[in-house]
Amino acid sequence: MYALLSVYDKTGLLDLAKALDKQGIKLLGSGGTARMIREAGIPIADVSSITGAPEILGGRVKTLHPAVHGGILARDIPSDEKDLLAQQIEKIDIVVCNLYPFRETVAKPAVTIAEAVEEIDIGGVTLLRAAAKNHARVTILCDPADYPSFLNKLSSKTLTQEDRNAYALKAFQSTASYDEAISDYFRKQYAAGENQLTLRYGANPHQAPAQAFMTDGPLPFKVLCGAPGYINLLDALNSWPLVKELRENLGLPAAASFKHVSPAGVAVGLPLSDIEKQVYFVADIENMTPLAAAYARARGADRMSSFGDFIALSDKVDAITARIISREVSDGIIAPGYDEDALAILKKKKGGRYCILQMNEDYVPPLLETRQVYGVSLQHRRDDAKIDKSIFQKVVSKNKDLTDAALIDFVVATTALKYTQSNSVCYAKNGMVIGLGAGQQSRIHCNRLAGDKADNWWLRHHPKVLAFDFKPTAKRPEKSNAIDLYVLGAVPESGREREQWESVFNTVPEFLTAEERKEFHAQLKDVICASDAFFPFPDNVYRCAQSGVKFVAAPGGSVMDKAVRETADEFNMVFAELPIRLFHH
Ligand code: 93A
Repeated sequence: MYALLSVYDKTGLLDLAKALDKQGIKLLGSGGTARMIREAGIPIADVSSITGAPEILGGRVKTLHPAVHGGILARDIPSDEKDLLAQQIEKIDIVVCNLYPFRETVAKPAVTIAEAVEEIDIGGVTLLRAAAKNHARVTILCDPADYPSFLNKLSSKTLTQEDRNAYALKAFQSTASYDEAISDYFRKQYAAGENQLTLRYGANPHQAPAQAFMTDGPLPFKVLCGAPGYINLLDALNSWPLVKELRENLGLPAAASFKHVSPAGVAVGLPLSDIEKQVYFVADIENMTPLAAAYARARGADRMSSFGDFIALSDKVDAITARIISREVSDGIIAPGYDEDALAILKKKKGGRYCILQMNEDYVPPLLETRQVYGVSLQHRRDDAKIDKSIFQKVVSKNKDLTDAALIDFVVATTALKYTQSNSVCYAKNGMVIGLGAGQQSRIHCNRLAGDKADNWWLRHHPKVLAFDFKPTAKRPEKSNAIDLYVLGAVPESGREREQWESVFNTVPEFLTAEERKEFHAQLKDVICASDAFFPFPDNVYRCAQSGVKFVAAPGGSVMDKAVRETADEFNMVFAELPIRLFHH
């Protein structure tokens, strides 16, 4: 019986060699490994004694030889036995190997590529893979920590096929992670900016290093301006598929305004009324394109949340859309392309540091999605569910009168939910999200957040708000904030905040009376509400009813489904049962 030993990390080597020798196993070793064992007085032959070839190229070729790999890969079958006999090759039963420290080498500061290259183990990886491939017969040890238990089993003759299987798996995992380290290094050396992007830091400044990379080719986007951060990319890579899918499923240009990996606004490019233009701060924009209308809606729905947004647009960006973006506080944008004049406008933002990404429209991500959390890899099928009008056809309420407008809003809201941190509930109207409750542990809390936002959105259409007489010096975020406090009824009676609030107006507006609020609120109608999972209690329907919801889409499956639907019937709502749940994390 032969054991071949070739290890960089010589921990536990002598104890292992001694024990193997005691068992009557013949030892073979590569240069340094054999030397160390021999110097300890344990008999061992050099690999060159079976190959008949010395180590060459300064050690680059030590064990790469048919005598070695024939001895490892041979099966217990007549044809293999015959080949071995003809070549006078002995079978090798145990291989002990660990690799040159590539990872440790490239972690050192100022290491050169030539130095790194010399640490790429070839022969060792081949030994590991060959022995692991032939684990039906061969035992492969790649971790010194396994030596003691292996020796116990060997001496007690209890080494099983299961043990060899486990060692083989470990060997394949070690070569996989070794190759991962090598490709990571070369990506950074040879494909930075193409296949790999070094990020300043991760989710927080203390989380460095950070990078984005592809393991199989170029990144699907190009950085045209600025330097995306980790959260920018999370936003970009969640918002892009959202607008792409809306474009595909509704045939309309789509826009999303993202913050913290959930949408603050999502819309398709339906034309804007004059009032809407005013509410969304775009009354001065002429020749509005459908894409510009989509972004005006997405940005205007919840201006407080969209402050500093990351934008996704489904279509090539035109100058009008760029102009709207140019005057808002925003962190970056992803789109399939940019007209020259649009790009020039956007490149001026943030002192030339505005993050502009150009997405490859043809990119299709792999079906399996993997991420690591706390060292554990989680893998699942990417959520490739198609959200088009067909999934809202199962109407379970008495009222079955689903309108075309409601269907568009259903698709917009439900696609938004697909890319919103769960739990999530979304209100929509006029082809846009008007209220989104995200990331709450309780569904009714999501619903209240979404409903309250929809109420706030609607009150911003009140004639008293539209008549606000702002000072010309008032900045857009100041106006948004002043309007928000006003419609929420949260303007303090006195004090510093009140003074600040008043300071943005030429004429300080009169507050809305309770009666005015009630009367205007009652005009909010034909709203749709979609939920990423079932309504566990009828309370959700009651909340919907308070904000003019006429159409509801939610999956079934709750023990209270019947009660929920009866409640919807009480309000004469149209209730569509969604065939899928849309949790997103
Ligand atoms: O340079 S190599 O890729 N060429 C080889 O043929 C080869 N065979 C084994 N490196 C090779 N090894 C590696 O040498 C082993 O993976 C192990 O890390 C190291 C052991 O060398 P030594 O026995 O001379 O200390």
